[in-house]
Amino acid sequence: KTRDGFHLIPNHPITYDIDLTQKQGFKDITLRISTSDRCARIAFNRPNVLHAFRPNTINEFRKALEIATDDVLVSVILFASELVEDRTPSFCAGGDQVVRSSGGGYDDGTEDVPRLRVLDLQVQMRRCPKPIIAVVRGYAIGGGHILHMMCDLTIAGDDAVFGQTGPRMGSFDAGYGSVHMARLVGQKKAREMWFTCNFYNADDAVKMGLINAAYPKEELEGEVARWVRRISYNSPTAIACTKAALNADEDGQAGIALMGGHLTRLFYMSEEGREGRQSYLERRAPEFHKLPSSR
Ligand code: S0N
Repeated sequence: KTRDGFHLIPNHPITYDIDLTQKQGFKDITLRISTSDRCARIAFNRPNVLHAFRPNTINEFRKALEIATDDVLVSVILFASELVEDRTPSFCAGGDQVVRSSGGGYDDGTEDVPRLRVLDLQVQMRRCPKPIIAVVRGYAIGGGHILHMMCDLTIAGDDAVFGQTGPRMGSFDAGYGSVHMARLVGQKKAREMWFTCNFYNADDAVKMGLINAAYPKEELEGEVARWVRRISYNSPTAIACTKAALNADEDGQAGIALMGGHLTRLFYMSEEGREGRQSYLERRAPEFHKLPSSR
C-alpha cells in the first residue's frame, strides 16, 4: 500500500469472497463481491452466443445492479463477462437475435409482452450513484457496445472489438446509443460508427475517446484492480455528485431531479435540516435564525 492508501502493485487482481450467483438463482449472469476491494462484479454468462442478451439476461442484470447499488460494502461496480476456454472472448454481442420478436421487442417466454428491457437497464445505470466500469474482452457489439458506453469508464483488453451493427441487421438505438455516443466520440465519428457499421480495435477506441484505457489481455485483471482501488479510496459522495452532474448535462429534468435528490440527502444531515424536523416533532416554531446562515 502507498501512503495515500491504494495499491499500485501491478498484477494483483481482485479476489471475490462472496458469490451470489446461485443464491439469487441467476442463469445468464454471475454476481460476485470482493469485500476487501469494495467491489461488485456482474458478468454476462452466455458464452455460446458471445454473451448476447435475452430479456432474462437483462432482468437478472437489473436485479444484480440493484443488489450492488444497495450494498454499503460496495464502492465500485464492474460489468464484465465470463471467459470460457475454447470460446471466443466477448463482452456482449448485443440483443439475442434468436429471440428478437416481430412483436416490438425481445421475447424469450419469460414475460407476457415482448420488451426492450435493455433501455430500462441503461436508465438504471445512469441513476446508480456508484461508478460502473465496463471490463471488455473481445466483442462489444450492438446493444453490448451501447452498454459499455453507458458505463462510467471502460477498460479493455487488447483483443477488444467495438462497433454497432444495427443498420445492417434492422435495429437502431435513437436514445443514449446515438446521443451519448456523439458526446463521447464527436458527431462525425458517431455518424461513421452507425452509418458504416465498421468495427474498431482497442487502440482506435482509446484514440477516439470511446474507452479510457487498453492493456495486454494478460494484464487486464491486474490493471482493473488498480483502477478499482484508486477509485474506491476516494469519497463516494463526491463521486456520486460528480457522476450526477456529468449526467445531468444530457439527462434534462430527470438528471436535475437526481442531483436535487443528492442535495436533499445531504441537507437532511445538516443542522438546518435537523432543526426543521425537530421543531415539527416538538410542536414549536423552527429556530433557523439561531443557526449560522449558510447563504
Ligand atoms: C460479433 C460477431 C461479429 C462475431 O463473429 P464471429 O467471431 O464470426 O462469431 P460467430 O460465429 O458469428 O458467433 C458465435 C456464436 O454466437 C452467436 N451469436 C453471436 N451474436 C449473436 C446475437 N446477437 N444473437 C444471437 N446469437 C449470436 C452466433 O450465432 C454463433 O452461434 P453458433 O456457434 O451456434 O453458430 C458476430 O457474431 C455478429 O455479428 N453477431 C451479431 C451482432 C449483432 O448484430 N447484435 C445485435 C445488434 N442489435 C442489438 O443489440 C439491439 C439491442 C436492443 O435490444 C436495443 C433495442 C432498442 C434500442 C436499443 C437497443 C440497443 O442496441 O441497446
